[in-house]
Amino acid sequence: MSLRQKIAYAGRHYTPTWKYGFNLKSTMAYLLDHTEPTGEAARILSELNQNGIAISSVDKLLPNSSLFGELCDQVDQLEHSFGPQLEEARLAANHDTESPKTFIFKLLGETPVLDPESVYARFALQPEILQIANAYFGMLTQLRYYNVWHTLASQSRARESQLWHRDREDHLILKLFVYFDDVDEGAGPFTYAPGTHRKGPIKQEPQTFIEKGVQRWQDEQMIPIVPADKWIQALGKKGDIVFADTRGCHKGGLARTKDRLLYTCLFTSPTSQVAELFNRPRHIPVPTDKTQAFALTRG
Ligand SMILES: O=C(O)CCC(=O)C(=O)O
Repeated sequence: MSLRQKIAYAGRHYTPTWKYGFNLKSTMAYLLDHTEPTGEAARILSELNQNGIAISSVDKLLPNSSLFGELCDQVDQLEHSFGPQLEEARLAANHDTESPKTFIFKLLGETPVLDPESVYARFALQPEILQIANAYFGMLTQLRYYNVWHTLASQSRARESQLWHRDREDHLILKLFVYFDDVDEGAGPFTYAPGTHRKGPIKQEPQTFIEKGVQRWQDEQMIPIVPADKWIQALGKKGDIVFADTRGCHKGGLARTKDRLLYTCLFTSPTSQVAELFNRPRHIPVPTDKTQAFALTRG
């Protein structure tokens, strides 16, 4: 890494330069005009700030929205149409530990097409959700990914995102996981070490090992940093929503006895360096709401 690259890297990982340098435009746009979250959205925001994770539900956060019902209908159809492929994927999940993440079947494909009119985009861009994302970052954020993950129960050793790690898309990251079925211990719940996000108090890093170029760590390496009885396991019911800053330490998807089916989406700052995760058509219909329109633009 050259000196210039090192300075740029440090700037991206230091809150004031990340926020008021790289992301000044979106920070100012947010400061000049935004709606503060209230009620359940405010509670989620406060827990996210404190712990890096907050769990809510469609009933609590979005009581007047019909989009979860629409999402469930679409996902039912996808599950039905992918029936045979899911059974093939189940075999691979148990035997092929070399290919990436064979334990997750992505119903919208590896690189989903960004379609603002789809229920997948409309769900993520609901005002309550966007208000939480923007307030957490303190700037206007962008929607960088959505998909539906069918995690396949398997007996293979824990690997990749089933082991503790931090995501690297940005300085702060916000992911949502919305459950289509109840998630118990056997369904490989998402698990989080509270306080290990950038806004949190825990700065000590666990001892790591490298798996396919990525730093990961086992439970024994996580325990000295955050004891196991403090870990937050996102067990839940159909319709529950997990909000997590996945820059903090987390793991999940080690399903042993039951598959897990969820919708996920990702928000970052506009200047996140992550590669494009959508297949982005050249022209997309842009919503009239300027916060939603900003969330869908790139750059
Ligand atoms: O499947 C899970 O619960 C873990 C997901 C994860 O590690 C991630 O999205 O970064």
